[in-house]
Amino acid sequence: MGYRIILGDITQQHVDAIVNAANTSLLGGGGVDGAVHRAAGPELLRECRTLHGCETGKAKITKGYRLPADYVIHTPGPVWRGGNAGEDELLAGSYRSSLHLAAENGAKTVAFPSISTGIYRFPLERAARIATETVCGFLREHPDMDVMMVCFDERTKTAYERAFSEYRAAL
Ligand code: AR6
Repeated sequence: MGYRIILGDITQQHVDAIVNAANTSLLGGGGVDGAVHRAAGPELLRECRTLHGCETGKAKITKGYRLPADYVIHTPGPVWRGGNAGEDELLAGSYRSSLHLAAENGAKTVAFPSISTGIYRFPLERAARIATETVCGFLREHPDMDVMMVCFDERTKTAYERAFSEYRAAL
């Protein structure tokens, strides 16, 4: 199974597709979304305007333009509202929809940021567990694909490493 956790900047990854933690407008924002749009250049926003937004937990795909990645998969993760507003299922939906869209488009190597754990304030440990279960569950059905979690800081990397150890221990 091709699952890796690294410290880095997702805009620098040479993979078939990177995932963008977007908002439902798909018209850009701060955090990783701002970094992806800056690195891809203005043509990315032009294509995003043709998509007419995206529901939370779903995903849409564009080209990567000036990025080293061929595609950008845009997914709005859930805003944390305390945990009783379907946040867990919506977060799993973001990972699952992004991976299905990658597979449909022939993207075999996919890089994810830690969706919803920045501006959207989803608790990190809980998000890491959901991300790990969803991604690793998908990879068991798609052994030809490789997924990289690109963590922007050590705290995030540690949380994803711990979630992966716990996932493997429970198998
Ligand atoms: N590479 C990898 N990870 C990054 C990068 C980067 N270049 N930059 C930030 N991160 P966030 P969200 C990490 O806030 O919580 C935007 O305005 C960051 O440290 O980017 O899903 C959108 O338009 C954190 O660990 O996304 C939405 O409105 C993780 O990426 C909203 O923010 C996610 O943080 C989405 O919020």
